[in-house]
Amino acid sequence: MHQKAERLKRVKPALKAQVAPELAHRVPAGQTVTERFPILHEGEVPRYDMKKWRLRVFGEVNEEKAFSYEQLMALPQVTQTNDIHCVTRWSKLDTTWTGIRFKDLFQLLGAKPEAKYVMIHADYDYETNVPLEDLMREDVLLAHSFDGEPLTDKHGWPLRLVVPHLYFWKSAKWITGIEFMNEDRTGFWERNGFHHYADPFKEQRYSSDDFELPEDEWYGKDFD
Ligand SMILES: Nc1nc2c(c(=O)[nH]1)N[C@H]1C(S)=C(S)[C@@H](COP(=O)(O)O)O[C@H]1N2
Ligand SMILES: [Mo]
Repeated sequence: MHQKAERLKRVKPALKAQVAPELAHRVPAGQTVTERFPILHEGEVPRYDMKKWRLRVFGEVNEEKAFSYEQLMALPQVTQTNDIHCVTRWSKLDTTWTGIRFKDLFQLLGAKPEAKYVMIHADYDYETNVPLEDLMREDVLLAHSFDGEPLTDKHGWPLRLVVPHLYFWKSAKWITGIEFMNEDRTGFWERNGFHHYADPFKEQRYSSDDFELPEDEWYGKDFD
């Protein structure tokens, strides 16, 4: 079905990122820094009726829950600046997001103690798996704003995940659900040749070690 991982493996290495020496340690191997903001996703951009929009919480929880946008906005809000790294080889430094810490929301979710893994569900039919321990880091946000403005539709309005320490496909846009699990499962890209965990500083791009470096396929895509 999805040939993306295979296609990325066949093509030539990208140019080395041109960055100031003092920033170089923030750019993982094989990445190119961009000032622009690429837009990448599978499928259509969803639009929502915010009166009906809900974030569902299910799986290994004491009781299923659903949060409205207003309920989430009533939780403590944080603004943070972090770098992001896409597996298609662009990195963007100092991106500023506002939202709710996953960790803060977690206190309200009633997850069972055995639930060590999470599947993030998103539109349309997108899902990505992240260990609970990773989501509990201080810098993991459910973000509704970028650079002080509400997210644009294309960047994930009304709510997206931001997981700075993993490749950006883990940062699902248009999130609709948080599923707690006892056993890990693969999400959409993880089933289609990409790495289960996805640490950019270890170049955990693919599910197999036997790969060549991908090109900057994002150049052909949409940008802000
Ligand atoms: N729902 C959904 N979220 C998604 C994706 C997607 O296809 N669907 N693509 C991921 C990938 S591969 C990347 S690089 C980032 C891109 O986010 P951006 O378009 O805001 O740069 O979104 C991630 N989140
Ligand atoms: Mo990506």
